[in-house]
Amino acid sequence: MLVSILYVFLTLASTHAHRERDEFPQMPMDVVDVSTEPWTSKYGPQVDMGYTGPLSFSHLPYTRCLDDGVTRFDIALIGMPFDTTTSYRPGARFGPFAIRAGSRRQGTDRGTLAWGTSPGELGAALLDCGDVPVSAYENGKALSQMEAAYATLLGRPVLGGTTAAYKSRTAAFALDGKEHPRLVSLGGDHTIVLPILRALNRVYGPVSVIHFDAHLDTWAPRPGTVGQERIDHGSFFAIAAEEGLMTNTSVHAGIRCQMNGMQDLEHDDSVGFQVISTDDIDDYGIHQVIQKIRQRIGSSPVYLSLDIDVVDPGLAPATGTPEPGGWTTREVKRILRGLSGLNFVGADIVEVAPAYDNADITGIAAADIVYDFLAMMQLDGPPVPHGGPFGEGNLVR
Ligand SMILES: [Mn+2]
Repeated sequence: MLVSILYVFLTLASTHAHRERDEFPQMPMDVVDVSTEPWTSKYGPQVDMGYTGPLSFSHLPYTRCLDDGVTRFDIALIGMPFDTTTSYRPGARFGPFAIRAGSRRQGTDRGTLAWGTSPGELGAALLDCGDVPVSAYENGKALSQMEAAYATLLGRPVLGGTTAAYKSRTAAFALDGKEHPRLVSLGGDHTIVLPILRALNRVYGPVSVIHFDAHLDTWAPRPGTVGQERIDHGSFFAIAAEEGLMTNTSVHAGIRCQMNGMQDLEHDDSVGFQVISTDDIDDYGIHQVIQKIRQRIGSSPVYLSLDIDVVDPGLAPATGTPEPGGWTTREVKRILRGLSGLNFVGADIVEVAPAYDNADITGIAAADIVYDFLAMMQLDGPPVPHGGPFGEGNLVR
């Protein structure tokens, strides 16, 4: 008896705590006419400024999408605060928080010279879906949770745009012939890509991958490991290939890590990747790098995964396995613009670990790259370079 009374009490107590967090208690009462109050009559709406407001990506509408069967979206942000398969410095579970914090000064309706437009103008309904509450104690469960969450959102009906500029982009590739939402995942360590590819595979079949990273991440599981321990942030692509989740037309961009030997490259090739090294940008030029990626991917459905460590640690120090001598943030942004028009089915940015940051530099860079994803995923091709005093059309894109 006592036990059951205690149980009822504890259940009520936890329900109460949950409700208190989610819903401010509403008393039935007359609505106040705020328009006549001192604030509104004098200063108007209570707008959020760049450094104020609740923490959603770039001040987008925020809802816990997994619980919300009402709010529709075309492209959504989803946080995956998972970092328990890192090999060196942990801390990427704080990545989604840092990227959202870095995005506060941005606006998705604000265009740039480089894009000539903004993600908001391009018509997709953008929404911040919050974070997946993943286990920090059991990796098998955490991967299962991320896959279930991703599959849930991927299975939702799309809104179908907020303006006439919106264009259906995934129905042509989906096995069921329907338009599916696209997700931009905020990691988390790089292993989050395995549950993502598992969920994508059920909707699209195998996809190509464009992988920006200093590291191959196709390494065979560490000798002596079995089961869940085989899966870490350097082996997840090898596991994905074992499971048949990728085509053999994937490509790395920005590789510069130390390797165990040239056999690593042979294994990488068997996983389905071509390698564009960090130095290729100097030896062949940025336009060649863009063209090689585009040729490799062609018209296949493609998933884009960007490890922030592709950027030089001087410009993005907050990451788990920094490698000196990387691309600049500007170079990465230029390559991303050049990939517009490929058939993206999703994207992520991973390995942002803000405990190692200085002055929010990495979080701000990552947020800026996510803004680029949101434009890149909605265009039919790379934007024309801004004209200005140089005119248009005289640059090779
Ligand atoms: Mn990586």
